[in-house]
Amino acid sequence: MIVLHDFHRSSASFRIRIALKLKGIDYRAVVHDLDAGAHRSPQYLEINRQGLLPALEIGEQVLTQSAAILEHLDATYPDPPLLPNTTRGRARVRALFQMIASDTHPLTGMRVARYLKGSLGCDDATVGRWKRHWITETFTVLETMLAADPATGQFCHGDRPSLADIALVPQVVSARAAGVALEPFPSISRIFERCMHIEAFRSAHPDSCAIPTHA
Ligand SMILES: N[C@@H](CCC(=O)N[C@@H](CS)C(=O)NCC(=O)O)C(=O)O
Repeated sequence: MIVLHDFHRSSASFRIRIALKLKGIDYRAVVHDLDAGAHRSPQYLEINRQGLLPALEIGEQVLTQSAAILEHLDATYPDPPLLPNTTRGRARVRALFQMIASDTHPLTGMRVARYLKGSLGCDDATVGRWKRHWITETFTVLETMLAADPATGQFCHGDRPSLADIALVPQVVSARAAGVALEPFPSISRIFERCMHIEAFRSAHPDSCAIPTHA
């Protein structure tokens, strides 16, 4: 059985949920409550030394880092493919993915917010501005790239979902949660809505996941 170490509001875990569901891979979720710091427990650190979600257990193997997990899943479960069949297309999709996963998400994550608040003394309003700034900066460029490129179709690349959409959808959900207005980003909004017509994306959404309850 495949085990996903997961949390509903983890964007990086959301990416893996989408891929598992798109590919019809059966898995069990083990939920670690990020709000309660469960990802820093000694038990979880045995699984992922970085203490970050997600991690994916496949038999004896433990995979970490969502980009690496997605590439592994795509190589071992090739149907449906998450990358285009041309070298140029694969480079474009990976670039779109990295704009979000490498250049945006790490700046707006929980541990960054914790440091801004705890060590640098920022208040909630300042942390909110910080998040909106970085998301808006990426979305402004991404919007232009998606709108201008004939390779964009119903989805970020052509007419089937790819790794680029798998990064985009969780980032849009986080953007909304951070209060980023999406009206200036019509291509991003259109692709998000198109993805939300697909059951795999819908059922991977945080609102569809088990949420830890606190006594
Ligand atoms: N580059 C990593 C990022 C992982 C990451 O930042 N995970 C977040 C949840 S989306 C996390 O575990 N945060 C815990 C924390 O910040 O304390 C990946 O893509 O897997």
